[in-house]
Formats: sequence, C-alpha cells, structure tokens
Amino acid sequence: MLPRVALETTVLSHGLPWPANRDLGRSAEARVREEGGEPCTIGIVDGQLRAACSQAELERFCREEGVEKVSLRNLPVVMARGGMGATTVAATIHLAHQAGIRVMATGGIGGIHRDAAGKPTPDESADLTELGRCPVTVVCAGPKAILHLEATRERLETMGVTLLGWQTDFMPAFYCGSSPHRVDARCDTIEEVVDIVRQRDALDMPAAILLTAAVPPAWALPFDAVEETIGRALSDPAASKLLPHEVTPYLLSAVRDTLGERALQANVALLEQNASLAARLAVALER
Ligand code: PSU
Ligand code: MN
Repeated sequence: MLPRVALETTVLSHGLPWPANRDLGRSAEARVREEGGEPCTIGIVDGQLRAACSQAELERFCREEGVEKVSLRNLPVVMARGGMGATTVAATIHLAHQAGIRVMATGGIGGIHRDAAGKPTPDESADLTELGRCPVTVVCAGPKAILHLEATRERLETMGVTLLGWQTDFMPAFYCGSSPHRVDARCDTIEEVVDIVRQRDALDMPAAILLTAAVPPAWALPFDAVEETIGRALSDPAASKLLPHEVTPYLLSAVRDTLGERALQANVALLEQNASLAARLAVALER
C-alpha cells in the first residue's frame, strides 16, 4: 500500500466556490500521487464513512446543496441519519487516525475567533481540541487569517500541539505569509520533521504535530488589505445573525468578494503546496 495522505471535504463544500472546489479536489489528489502517495479524501456519503472518495463522490461534495459541515459534535448525527457530511479538520483527523492514516493536508486550521473589536470570542473551533488528542501530523498554512491568531497560538501550546515551521521561524497566517508568532521549531528538511514525528510516536504523546508552510510568496495577500476586509465583514450586521459554524465560510467569502481572484488563487496555491508537502512526509515516514 502506498503511504496515504488524508484530505478534507469541508474545504470543497464550504470553503471554495464551484468549479474551483472541483479543480482543487482533483489537483490536491494529483499532487499527492506525484510525490508517491495515495490521496484519501475523507467525507460522509449518504451516512457512510468514505476514507477515500471516488471522483464521482468528490464531485457531489463540490456541487450538491445541503451537504452538512461536519465537525465532531454532529458527526454521529449525520452518519445515523444517512446524510452527506463534509468533514472539517477535526472530523477528518479523527477518522483518518482511526483508519491508520498518519498525515493530513489542509489549508488553514480553525481556531479561536475574534469580534469586530479584535477581542477573542467564545467561538472556538473543535479543530483545536481534536488536534490536542489525535497523534497525526497536519500540514497546513497555519490558522486561518480570519481568527484571533495570538489566542489560537497560545491554545495550541496549551493543548500540547507541536508547532513546526517549514523553512520559517514564524507561524504562517493562511493567505498572509507570516504572523509575528514564533513556531516551536523550524524544519528545513523532511528528515528533520520525520525525526520529530518519530519521537512523538515513541513517547506515545497524544497530540498532533502541525507542520506549517507559508503560502508561496508570489500568491501571498497583503496583510493590511485582508485585515481591513475582515474587520468590515465582522462589523456588518449580517455577521451577528450567523450561526457559529457559518462564520468561517462567511469570512472567507468576504475576503474573496473584496480581493477577488487573488484570494482564491492564494487559497488554492497553499492547499496544493500542502498536499505535496504532506505526501513527501508520508513517504518519508514509511522509509
Ligand atoms: N482550509 C481552507 N478552507 C477551509 C478550511 C480549511 O483553506 O474552509 C475548513 C477546515 O475544514 C477547517 C474549517 O476545519 O475550515 C474550520 O471551520 P470552523 O472555524 O467553523 O471550525
Ligand atoms: Mn466555530
């Protein structure tokens, strides 16, 4: 069996618009194969767990109305009721770990949200808690730029999540290249990452390792423009009417509406890059 890499479906159903979501679903899988891995796009199809979606199933996640965003709280409900469920990072790593898959790739992880005044809110992603108790390695571009980055970074520390920077000393912030927050360790080679993953496993430590890679510089969005857009979207009366799980898709689409194609391209570029890096790691871990 080739080294497997888990990919999520929330980014397809709720993170990206059609047809960019379908193209990304395919290209991320292609990136994994190019590096010698086997892509496993995880989701719930008509109540059944799919540890690796077919192309037709992947397209259903991209096109169908009413695909539920599935985190831990509603995972058993959607399965019991036969629904379509697009899995977030939290649900994806839970299911991947159960299936023996050790590496996952995504764009940005969820974290602690902020209000229009920039203060942390009670809306905290279950991504954080599940990262604290699921010993996989997640390749991402850091927490999403829409979050309270300092509170999120502190919480990762509290959860015992090891934060690695891929060729960087500072935690990336999704489509913005970098945040002012330091990672726990910088890794310049895959072998360094492998050594750290092996130590975590040998010590039987419960938490995930986050390998964070900055968006390729050519695609990075200007920090100030992104911040201004997020600030405006959070102050909009529409924001106060959202259910908590609707906040992330709302903010991501607000950034796309203002910054246009560039925001979409940046998101896709970092997702594809992370899929490649995750596959390199999965292959190296099997050696
Ligand atoms: N990465 C992206 N776009 C996304 C996500 C990740 O580039 O939409 C998804 C992931 O599934 C992550 C979720 O788990 O956003 C976080 O949602 P929330 O803040 O509601 O927990
Ligand atoms: Mn939330």
